Amino acid sequence: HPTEPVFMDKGGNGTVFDVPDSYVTDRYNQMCKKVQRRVSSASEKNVLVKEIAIPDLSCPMRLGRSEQFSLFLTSHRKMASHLIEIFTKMPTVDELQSVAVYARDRVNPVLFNYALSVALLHRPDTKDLELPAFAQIFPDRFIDSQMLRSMREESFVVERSAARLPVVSSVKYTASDLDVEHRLWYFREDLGVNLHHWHWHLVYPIEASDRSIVDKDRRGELFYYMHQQIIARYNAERLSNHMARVQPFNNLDEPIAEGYFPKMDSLVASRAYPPRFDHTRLSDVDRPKDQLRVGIDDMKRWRERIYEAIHQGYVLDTNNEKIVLDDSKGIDILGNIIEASDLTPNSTLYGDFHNMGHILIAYSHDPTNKHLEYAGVMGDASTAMRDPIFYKWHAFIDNMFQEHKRLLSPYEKQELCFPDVRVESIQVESQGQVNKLTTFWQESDVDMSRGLDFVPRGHVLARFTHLQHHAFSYTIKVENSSEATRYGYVRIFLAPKLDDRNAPMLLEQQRLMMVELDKFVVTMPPGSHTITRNSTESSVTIPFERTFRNLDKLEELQNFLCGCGWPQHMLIPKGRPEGLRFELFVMVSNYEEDKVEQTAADCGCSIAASYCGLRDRLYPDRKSMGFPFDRKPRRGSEILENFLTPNMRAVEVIITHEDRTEKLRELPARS
Ligand code: CUO
Repeated sequence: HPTEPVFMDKGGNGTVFDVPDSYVTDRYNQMCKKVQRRVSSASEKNVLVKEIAIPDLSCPMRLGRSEQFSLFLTSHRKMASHLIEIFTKMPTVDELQSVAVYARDRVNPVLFNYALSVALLHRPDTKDLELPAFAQIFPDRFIDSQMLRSMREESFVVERSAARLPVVSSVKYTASDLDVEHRLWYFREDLGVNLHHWHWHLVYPIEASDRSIVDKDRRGELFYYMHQQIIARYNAERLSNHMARVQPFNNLDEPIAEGYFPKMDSLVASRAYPPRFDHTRLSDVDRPKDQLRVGIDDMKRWRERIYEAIHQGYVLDTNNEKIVLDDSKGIDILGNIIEASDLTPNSTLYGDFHNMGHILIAYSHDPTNKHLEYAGVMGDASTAMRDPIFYKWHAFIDNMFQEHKRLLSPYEKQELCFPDVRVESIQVESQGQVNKLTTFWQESDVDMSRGLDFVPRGHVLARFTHLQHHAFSYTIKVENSSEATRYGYVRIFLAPKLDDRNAPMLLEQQRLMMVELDKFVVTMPPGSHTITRNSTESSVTIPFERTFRNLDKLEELQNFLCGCGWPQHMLIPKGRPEGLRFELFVMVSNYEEDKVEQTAADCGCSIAASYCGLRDRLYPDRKSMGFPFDRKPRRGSEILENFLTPNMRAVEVIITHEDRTEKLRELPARS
């Protein structure tokens, strides 16, 4: 763990690092000797760490060990980027390990973990290694402080880890039912949802000194699309809970109605994550210690310039040259401008809009560091999605992207059609029922012992309650009336049928609520053909076991690096006890036109490509992300029914929520 000496690493396989004396910090010298004596007699795996000349770490060491690291802060990103460079430039894995071991006891633990993870993901000789599960190293970012204390207690009180009882996460602990927003606790505070978001930002860093780490195929567009999909999914959950769509936070002078009290303690900072009270107003942030200064005025200026660029159809680079925001590349450029990533063509003109929004909100309780408080949960990618304001902020960000998309010409019929291919029927089936899906609650365990400081060894489980659904399968009947075999790209989306007033939706509204469920390639010989596909094969999700790692299965599961991906248990919205009507949409487009010729070989990490892309490869679809719903509908197709061409089909699907919990074994009472 972060604050433990490195040689006590409790990696599940009992690995012990044999560290050169010169690497051990003074603080741990005494203890080191003791442990080494003990270890040499134990049968644990001993890794000999090579002693090398350590590169200069003074830049990343500027951030204190117990300070809070934030990716949204430029000064912190610079330190991270320095450390990433050190890690990626080490000539061999042995030397990387050596410098990592040295850095681990000296650099801020979250900064260290972030930089090492990015380096491991991008070094050709380490990218197939397994990254330790982030939630297990920093459990404090995913569970409340009471639970953390109980887990420590359990590991001290019960010596044998097999006899330890899981510590149960209380359901709905952050607020009472008086807070309407709290109905969405299961989405905002879900372990898998937050892990996905952290991993996404790990795969797509905002900056790094090695440009190739940032400059990935369509990363700006993917920033827009992945976050747009989060908002679409969130809105479906809101509807399931009888709530209106999320209101964008577009008036920065307005108080934020929604407060949030995380009830989490940061282990690294040994402080509670600060809350935000109801009706907090943003103020200019000025925190010299973090070289951070941003005003509401800056934000307004950047916003106006970005809107102006969208309306003019071009942006200006630093040489005042025009870069046209065209139909296909425009969204990618805007993504990098609005986020803003290092790929922005002009950071002076367009600023750092989205990141600074996170910062202004995260420090709204102490904008000038008067009270010496750290950032709230909005200050970090692993915790931001817990806060209701995350969705209001990103709904606003999404509005900016949609402003650009609305200016593009709608897809005409011939761009949507697939000649000779007809979708004859579609249906989903789950538990023997047709076009009816069911959600319920489920309990699952995660081992959090790696992240607990100075506790006896062995597993300590945290037990979470989360949303789950019965698996389902799609059956799609297609007809290929040509003489030749055709290749289709099947695109499956789901959106609510009625709006929050219970009225049928115009496609212009409904398209923004379309949630991608799957996308895959099919071969269609001439004639009729039935395609079946399971919900667990989805191109947006990672398997359940990668979120809630089943300890028995741990060894079978390879490629943990593909940690990015929407959690399978959150694939479909919750629905309502009485059933909620959704529209399932299937389109089969011409794969010959959509196919992307890949230059790099398959890395074997191809899950969740729709939201995460493919590692080292091009985004596997030539169409714009969100196609065919990313632009306004053509004239005459105001409702979904009229939008359909013969290669599309829609069907009503009812999602029913059963308010029951599928429990793991009952626990004996703690005494
Ligand atoms: Cu993912 Cu705002 O970008 O949190």
